[in-house]
Amino acid sequence: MILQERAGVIVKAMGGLYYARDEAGDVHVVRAKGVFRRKGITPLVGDAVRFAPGSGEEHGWIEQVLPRENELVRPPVANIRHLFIVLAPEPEPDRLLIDTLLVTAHMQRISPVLVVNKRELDPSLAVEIREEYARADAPVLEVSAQTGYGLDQLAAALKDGIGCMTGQSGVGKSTLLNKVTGLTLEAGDISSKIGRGKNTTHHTELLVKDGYQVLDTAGFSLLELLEPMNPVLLKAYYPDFAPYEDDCHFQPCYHFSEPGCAVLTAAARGELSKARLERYHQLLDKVKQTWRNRYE
Ligand SMILES: Nc1nc2c(ncn2[C@@H]2O[C@H](COP(=O)(O)OP(=O)(O)O)[C@@H](O)[C@H]2O)c(=O)[nH]1
Ligand SMILES: [Mg+2]
Ligand SMILES: [Zn+2]
Repeated sequence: MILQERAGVIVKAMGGLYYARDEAGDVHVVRAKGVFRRKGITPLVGDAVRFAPGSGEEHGWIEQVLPRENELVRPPVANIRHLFIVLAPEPEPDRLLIDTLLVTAHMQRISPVLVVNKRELDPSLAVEIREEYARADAPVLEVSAQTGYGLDQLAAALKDGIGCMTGQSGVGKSTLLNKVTGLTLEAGDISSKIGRGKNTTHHTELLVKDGYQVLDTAGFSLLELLEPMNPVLLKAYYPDFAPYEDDCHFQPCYHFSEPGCAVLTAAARGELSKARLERYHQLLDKVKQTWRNRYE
């Protein structure tokens, strides 16, 4: 018996099997038809699909993958509305990672949100972050999973489409999700727990609860983040530079050390964060290297 085709969202992908959640909240095991492989389409977690459910022990079939708003490679997911970049006074923020994540978000037209957690440990971090990222097109939310500060605002943003939590390990991503959504993700010092450790496999899963659709991602290594990209494009993902770029003497300008560079001048005048510009130069170096080695 073939049950009627219906709409759903892919919440999990494992070894060619997909888990599609229908509008009633039931999860069905489905496979992708061969036609997708021939067209080079791999369904992703977050994909909106039409599917025919199976019956009994039999899996169903994905009939259609609806057009994507965006897709990330790591984690492999589609249709993210907000990328929540979580940071905290402890562990010490890795600002180069934050900048890289912002570039990734802007490239994919995902709206980034900087979430400064553990506010009760040091409220001055959020002040610094607001200043440094004032022109980075990313709102800053100050929160504390411990005291509950700011969680209403985070909850509202998390309810707006599919949200992806990212950032260094230990900043409180899982704890925040648990507090806001009532999920029961493992948080804290997981590696010291019995039977868990480096080899714990991590499946990307879209967690759905009470109107929330969220992904909790493990920490990334910075090297994995940026795909080979023409270095001249990197600056396009720094909204900070946009107001000045037209005035650069050379076009295109990398804003590295060119004479008459309006971006460098703005930083020297204190209109742009010098530290963020320096990190852009670091990232530019990395992107240039990756681009040179792209065929190796
Ligand atoms: N002081 C303080 N500790 C927090 C806060 N939020 C989370 N933590 C702690 O930070 C540690 C790491 O949290 P976890 O959610 O596992 O971080 P994740 O690796 O980003 O998912 C845990 O020990 C949490 O209890 C907070 O707002 N304040
Ligand atoms: Mg976690
Ligand atoms: Zn310039």
